[in-house]
Amino acid sequence: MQTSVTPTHCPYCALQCGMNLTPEPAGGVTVVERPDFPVNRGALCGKGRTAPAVLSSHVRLTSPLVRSGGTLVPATWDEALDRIAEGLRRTRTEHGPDACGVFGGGGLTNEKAYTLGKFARIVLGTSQIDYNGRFCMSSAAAGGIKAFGLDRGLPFPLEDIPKTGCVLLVGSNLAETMPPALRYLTELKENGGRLIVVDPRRTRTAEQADLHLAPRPGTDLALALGLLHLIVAEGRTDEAYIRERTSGWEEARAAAMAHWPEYVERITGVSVPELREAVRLFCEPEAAMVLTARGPEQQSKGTDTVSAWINLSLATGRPGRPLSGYGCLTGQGNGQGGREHGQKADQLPGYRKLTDPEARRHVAEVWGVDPDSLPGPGRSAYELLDALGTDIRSLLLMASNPVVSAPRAAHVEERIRSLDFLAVCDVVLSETAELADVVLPVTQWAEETGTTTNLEGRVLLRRRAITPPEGVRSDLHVMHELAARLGVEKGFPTDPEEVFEELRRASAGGPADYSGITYGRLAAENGVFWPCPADSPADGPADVPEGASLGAPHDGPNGEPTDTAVHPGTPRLFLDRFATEDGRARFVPVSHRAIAEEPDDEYPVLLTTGRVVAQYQSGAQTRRVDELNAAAPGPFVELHPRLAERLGAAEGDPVAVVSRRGRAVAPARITNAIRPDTVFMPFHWPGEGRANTLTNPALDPTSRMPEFKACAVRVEAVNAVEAVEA
Ligand SMILES: Nc1nc2c(c(=O)[nH]1)N[C@H]1C(S)=C(S)[C@@H](COP(=O)(O)OP(=O)(O)OC[C@H]3O[C@@H](n4cnc5c(=O)[nH]c(N)nc54)[C@H](O)[C@@H]3O)O[C@H]1N2
Ligand SMILES: Nc1nc2c(c(=O)[nH]1)N[C@H]1C(S)=C(S)[C@@H](COP(=O)(O)OP(=O)(O)OC[C@H]3O[C@@H](n4cnc5c(=O)[nH]c(N)nc54)[C@H](O)[C@@H]3O)O[C@H]1N2
Ligand code: SF4
Ligand SMILES: [Mo]
Repeated sequence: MQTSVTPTHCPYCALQCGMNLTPEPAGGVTVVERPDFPVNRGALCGKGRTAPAVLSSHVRLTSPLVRSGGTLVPATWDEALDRIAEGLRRTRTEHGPDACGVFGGGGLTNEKAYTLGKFARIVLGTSQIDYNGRFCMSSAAAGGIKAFGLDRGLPFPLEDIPKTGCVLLVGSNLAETMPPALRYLTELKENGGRLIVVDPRRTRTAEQADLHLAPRPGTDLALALGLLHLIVAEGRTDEAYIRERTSGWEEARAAAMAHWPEYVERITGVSVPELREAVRLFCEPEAAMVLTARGPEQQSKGTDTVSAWINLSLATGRPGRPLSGYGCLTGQGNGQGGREHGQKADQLPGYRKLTDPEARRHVAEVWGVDPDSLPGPGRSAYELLDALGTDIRSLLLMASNPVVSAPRAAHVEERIRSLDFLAVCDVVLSETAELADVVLPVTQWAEETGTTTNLEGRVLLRRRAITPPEGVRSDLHVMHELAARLGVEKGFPTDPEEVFEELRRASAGGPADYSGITYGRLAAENGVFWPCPADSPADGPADVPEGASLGAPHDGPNGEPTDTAVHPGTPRLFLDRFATEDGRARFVPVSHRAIAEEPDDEYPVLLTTGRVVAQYQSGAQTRRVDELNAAAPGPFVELHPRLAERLGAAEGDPVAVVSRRGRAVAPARITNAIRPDTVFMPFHWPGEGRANTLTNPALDPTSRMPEFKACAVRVEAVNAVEAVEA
């Protein structure tokens, strides 16, 4: 047993709070404060604090399981791995390589995400790989690339937030989704800065705001355009900045001018005086930030919506200026790194494009394969799940629980059931793992080493603190063994540092360049911000075509000049230029459009969905922790007293929410904090109260993000008999 204190990071969200782990004499590990890590300075939320309970839970998987006579029974690792190799091989022989699908997750370390993408493309030879980050970050990523030529969640560290003049926070409930980060907003206000929150609900985060705008779900695009209209009309644009640092303003301006404040008020329900007040608060200070999260992004027009918020920040001269700009709050533990290294359908490591011949050549060389052997881009996450059982016959799934978390989940569940073969690697028997032919029990977090990249683009080292239970292996071990069984003996190491060394080379010269980062540096520093090219700045410009000199490699972490041979990393992007070819940020002209499914007589209410503080995602992990279950025991439907009265529902009464996809039942939670035309459900639970039974898989045309945040429903009281049966 290791005895010393191990500094590491939380297994859950993108804040990647620092924590220390101390081993328990009886096995297991205790979380203690780690004040030296700047992001959370020792603070943790209840999920992070209780994370060890998952590892030692009695439901923790400690043996492979294989399906036999309809049930899952324990098996040896060899039996289980042979079954998976056989399942995948048979599919490939009978239906071709693209009939094998791979589904990953933003919770995987960089090493695992990288290896999974490589495994899909060179062992299985399939184009059909995507991951749950498609449901999370993809619209902001697409919007960021269009405008800035680069996608990194925040282009500045969180520590800049308290020093800006105004934060316009759009569709983030960070008081519940990243509690230690609330401190940055509190400090902002203490420093005299202003906070505007845009959320259809008066959340704990919105309660902190100087101004809370509560638009109708799915109307952020109109809201942002209306604000930009007023900014132009009031002469508050930054003309010099627009001229010197941007392109495309005329078209974007014309599009915004078509969105009159009164028209926007009708669409959004936000009054013209509120719009004017928001413009005043945002434009008066010299520095200001726009931050978006899942509210505006998880829409079938999420990319255009992000573009509209970016346009607003560009028109007022914010991005690439000190303490200013646009950023997106990523979600999962490795939500950022997980989308950089190749588990995304269209992507190669280093945030390279799979369709770019030069990128294919570079990565194929690192992998020791012929570039022409690399498949092209595959389907996006929902489209991949929708093709299960038809075009895709076998699936290898790691770090996601789509039976609970995918849109139109009953259909997705039915597609998963129709597969010829399903293999799932997980820590616990998730609702998706329950449907598998083979389940492999894997190590996680405190039991293994690996890197993650937090919402600031800060690459971090998670360290192994305890020995995993007997019978459990790492995801890297799984891929190593499967590759060997499928005829690829080399190139799938099980040592995370060895994988990282290869990832460094594969990412070198790409937009997300990690080549200057080593485990040694990560252990010594509190993380390193990418891009961090290996080439010494003293040797002249690094081999970085896109994203080059974004933060000027001659600058130290805080902008001070440095002549060291080691690249310091890039905490702040775009100070000199944007990562576009001409170095200018691009305005993208966008116009309002409706959500994919507007309410009508049959489905008159809007449903929006999201999170509560005590549960994480599909709940596969946090539903195993007593303390968290006591705090958030089950699903609920948040609704306004006026709507409750119409239904005759009292607090706690079961109500049914019905959409064109299905029906869910959960207790009513009646509150003035929500718009009367909208109901809210958290999505953490399976079964009858599963929010995703209802959600609409209408996809954004660019990001392929489903519309989790707005669909039409009808809400019904559940009669007594039905309630007893339920
Ligand atoms: N406790 C907890 N924390 C988490 C997670 C978790 O599951 N549980 N998951 C992590 C992950 S992966 C992610 S992605 C992040 C997500 O973090 P957030 O984006 O903060 O989480 P959500 O609750 O999905 O959505 C935020 C808010 O959007 C609002 N909203 C709904 N519709 C709209 C709309 O049309 N427009 C606007 N402007 N707002 C709208 C909702 O009311 C909600 O309050 O959280 C991370 N942290
Ligand atoms: N209605 C609605 N639905 C949503 C959302 C919403 O706002 N509304 N948000 C969407 C978003 S933003 C996200 S990110 C998704 C997330 O939803 P999911 O993709 O379902 O995410 P998790 O519940 O975190 O699933 C992770 C699974 O991997 C396991 N796991 C953890 N670590 C590891 C590991 O290292 N290796 C392996 N093999 N397994 C591991 C966990 O036990 C768990 O079963 O949900 C999406 N679904
Ligand atoms: S805020 Fe996120 S990273 Fe921090 S302890 Fe909570 S779940 Fe973990
Ligand atoms: Mo997410």
